Amino acid sequence: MSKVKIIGSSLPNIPWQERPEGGVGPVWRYSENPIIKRNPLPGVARIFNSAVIPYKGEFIGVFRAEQTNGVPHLYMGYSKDGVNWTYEPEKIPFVNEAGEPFMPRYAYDPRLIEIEGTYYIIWCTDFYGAALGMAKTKDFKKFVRIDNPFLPFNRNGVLFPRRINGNFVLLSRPSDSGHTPFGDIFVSESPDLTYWGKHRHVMARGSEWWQSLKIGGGSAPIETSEGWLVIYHGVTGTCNGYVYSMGACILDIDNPSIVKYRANRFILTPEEWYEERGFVANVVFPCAALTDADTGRIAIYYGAADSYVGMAFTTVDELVEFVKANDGATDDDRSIGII
Ligand code: BMA
Repeated sequence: MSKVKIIGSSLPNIPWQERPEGGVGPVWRYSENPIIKRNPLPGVARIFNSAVIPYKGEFIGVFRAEQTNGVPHLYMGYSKDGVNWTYEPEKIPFVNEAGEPFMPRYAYDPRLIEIEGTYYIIWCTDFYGAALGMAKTKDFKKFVRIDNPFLPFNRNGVLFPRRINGNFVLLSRPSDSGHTPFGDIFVSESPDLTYWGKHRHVMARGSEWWQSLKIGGGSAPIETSEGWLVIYHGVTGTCNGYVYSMGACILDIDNPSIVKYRANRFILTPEEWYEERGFVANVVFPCAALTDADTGRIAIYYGAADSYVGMAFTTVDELVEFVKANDGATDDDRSIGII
C-alpha cells in the first residue's frame, strides 16, 4: 500500500518489473528495452514517442509511426500485456466532424487520454505549421477529428484525465514550426473541447541545464493525494544538438497553473544504446504512463532516440518523494501565471 494515493483505477495487469539492484534515481528501465524495435510493420521504419491506455482488460496503443517515406502518421496497435504489440496495417482512418474521411498531412507525438468514457488523441499536426491535432473515439473504430482546437504553433498537448472546476484542461507548449529553441508549459481551459481560454503559464524552462532550453508535457497528469503528478521532457542544447531528458513536477489539484514541487534533477536521461544512438541521438521522450491505484505502480512509455519505444518503472511514493526532496520550483512556477 503506497503512502501517496493514486486517485484512479486499479490496473492489476500493469506491466511491471521490480527495481534492479543498484538502480540509480527514482525511475528504472525495463530490462527487455526497447520493446518496439526498427521496421515494426511493413512500410514503417520506426515507432517511437507513442501512447498506451488500458482498454477492456488489455491495452491499446496509438503509435507515432515514421513511414518509409519519412512522414510520421498515427497507427493503432493492440497488446494483452502492454509490452508485445500487434498493429493495424493502415493509418488511423479519421473522419471529420461531418463524417467525411480526414487524413492529416502528418501526425506525431500522440497522447491518449480517457475522459468520461471518451478517448482523446492529441498529436502534433500541420495547420500552416506545427499545431495541435485532436480526435475522439469511444470504440477505437470510429475516430472523429475535432476541428483545429488551437492556433499554430504549438506542441505537446496533454489533456488532464478529468474536468477541473467544470472545464476540460490542457497543458501545451507554444512553439515555432521548426525545432523550437525555447518553450514553457502553459495550461488552458475549455467548457466543450472546442473553445479554449483562461490561458495560464505553468512553468518555465528551468535554470538547471538539463531543462534550460525548453520543456514540454509528457504523459497525462496523474491524480494523486499530493496533487497532479506530471512527467514531462526537458531539453538542453549542446554543441552536438539537443538532449532530451525526463523530469517530474506536482501541480495544484484545483489550480494546475500552480506548481507545488518541481524536481531540479532529471528522473531519466539518455544512457542506454537505444537512447543514445538512433535517428536522433540522445532523446528520451515520455508520452504515456499507466498507473495502478492499488499498488502505486507507474509504467512509463517513452520514445528513445526517435527510433524505439522503451518502458521505465517507478512508484508514486518514490517519484513524489524524489520530486519533493529535490524541489527547485521558483516563485514564478508557484504563481498562478497570469502575467
Ligand atoms: C521534438 C519532437 C519530438 C522528437 C524530438 C527529438 O521537437 O519533434 O518528436 O522526439 O524533437 O527529435
